[in-house]
This record gives sequence, structure tokens and C-alpha cells, in this order.
Amino acid sequence: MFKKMKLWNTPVKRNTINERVTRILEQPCPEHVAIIMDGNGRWAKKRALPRVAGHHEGMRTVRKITMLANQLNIKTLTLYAFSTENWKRPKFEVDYLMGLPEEFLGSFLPELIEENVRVTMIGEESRLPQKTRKAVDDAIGKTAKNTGLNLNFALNYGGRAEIIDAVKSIANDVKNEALTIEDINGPCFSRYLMTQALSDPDLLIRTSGELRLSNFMLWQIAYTELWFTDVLWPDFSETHLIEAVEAFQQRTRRYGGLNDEESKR
Ligand code: V07
Repeated sequence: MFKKMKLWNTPVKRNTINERVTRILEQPCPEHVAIIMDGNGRWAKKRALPRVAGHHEGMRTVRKITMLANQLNIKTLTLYAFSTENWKRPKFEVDYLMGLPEEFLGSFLPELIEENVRVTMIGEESRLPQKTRKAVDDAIGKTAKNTGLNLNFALNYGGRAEIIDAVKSIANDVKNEALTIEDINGPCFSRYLMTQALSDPDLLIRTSGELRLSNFMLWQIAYTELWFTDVLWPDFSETHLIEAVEAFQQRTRRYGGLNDEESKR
């Protein structure tokens, strides 16, 4: 039933939101926002629907939040779509999830292109099914030259695996004499991560009330502002992102005068 639903039929309530967006744009915005999109299963359970109906509804939220992030001049929006641990879920659910990139891009890629959004991904791509990789690679290719929001999907991503891979590459480069042990420092280490091209997240949002990081961007979030909300991902609306960004701006303003990057190190 839910598979046959028309996907993008939500009218966007701009009038009330526009004023707050304008206000936000007058102050420094987070450059990189990362989101752990949790609570899709719970959303479905509350409605006596199958879990996958929650994942499907969550995809509609991805579209809305992407468009708002673009409007807020956010440079990078990283969305945790599938973790390395998610393979442990029932096969039916995993198969369904692996079909979502294709479905999402099938409906939404033209709009992403029109809106100048660039799609990228982090995570171990080789274990993804062929059709998933194809859909994602196609979107990455077709949006590679876009200069608006970077919509970065974490797919089959795990923070510890990423760190271990970086350590292996560094060890290899030391062995090959491309790097000396003295060269190894924070900035050098960051260049060996899948996020090498990105700045660290300024703001991390986790929906659905869980207060955990669940192996997400462990190295990159060392100085990130954290925002937890009880709202389930399918219910997360434009207003909720605006609320999180406003809170971020309030917090960073409070560092007053101090160069916060300097004061942290
Ligand atoms: C997924 C919907 C959002 C809630 C979280 C779990 C389910 C969009 C994508 C996607 C991924 C890559 C891409 C384009 C779209 C996606 C998965 C799950 C695995 F290039 N939503 N979404 N991928 N959910």
C-alpha cells in the first residue's frame, strides 16, 4: 500500500518559515550539519504499520530537510542513512532499505539538479547491492559540478571502521616512505578519513530521543554542538531544523569575542 503512495505531495508551508530563515541568514550559520535520522520504526509502530512504512515516510523528510538546508546556505548536510550495524536487521528490511536510494533518486534527482545540490556519499560502497551503487554513483556523477548544498549520505558507514582504515593507510604510507611518523597529526589524520574533503560537522542532530552516537563520525564530532530531540524522523519538519539552527546560533554567540576554535585546542 505505502509503496504505491504518491511520494512528494506535501505542500511546503513557506510563509511562517520564511521570516525565521531570513533571521537565521543574518547570523553565522553552521557550515556542516549532520543528522542521525532515528525513529522511523517507532513512527510506524505507533500507527500499526510495518517498519518499512516508517523508512518510506522518513525519505519524504529527507527531501524537505534537504531543500531547507539548501535555502539556509548550509554547505554540507550529512545524513546517516545506513550504518554498518544495520546489516543485522531482518533480510526483508535490509532489502527494502537498499531500494530506497534508487526510489529516492528516481523521484527526486531532477529536483536536486535543478536546485544545484551536489550528492556525495561516505561509507563502504563495495558491499552495497549493484542497483544501489548504480543509483548513487549516477547521482554523484550527474551532480558533481553543482555548487549548492552538498548532500552527503552515510551509507554502510561506521566510524570505527573508518578510523581503522585510516590507520591502515597511514601505516602503508609510512612503510612506503610517503609519510614519516613525525608527519602524523590531527590535520594529517583527517586527510585519511572518508570525510577528507569536508569540514567537521558544526551541528549534529539526533532525532527520536536516543542519547547515543551509534558509531557516527567519531573523529569528526570532537567539537561539534549536539542537538537531541524526541521528535521521530518522519515527524521532523522544517520548524524543527530551524529550531536546532537557532539554538546553535545562540550557543555560538555565547562564546562572545573568544575565537572558539582557538579556545578549544
Ligand atoms: C533511507 C529514509 C530516511 C530515514 C532513514 C532510513 C531510511 C534516502 C536515502 C538515500 C541514500 C543515498 C542516496 C539517495 C538517497 C536513503 C537508505 C535509507 C539506505 F544517494 N533515504 N534513505 N538510503 N531512509
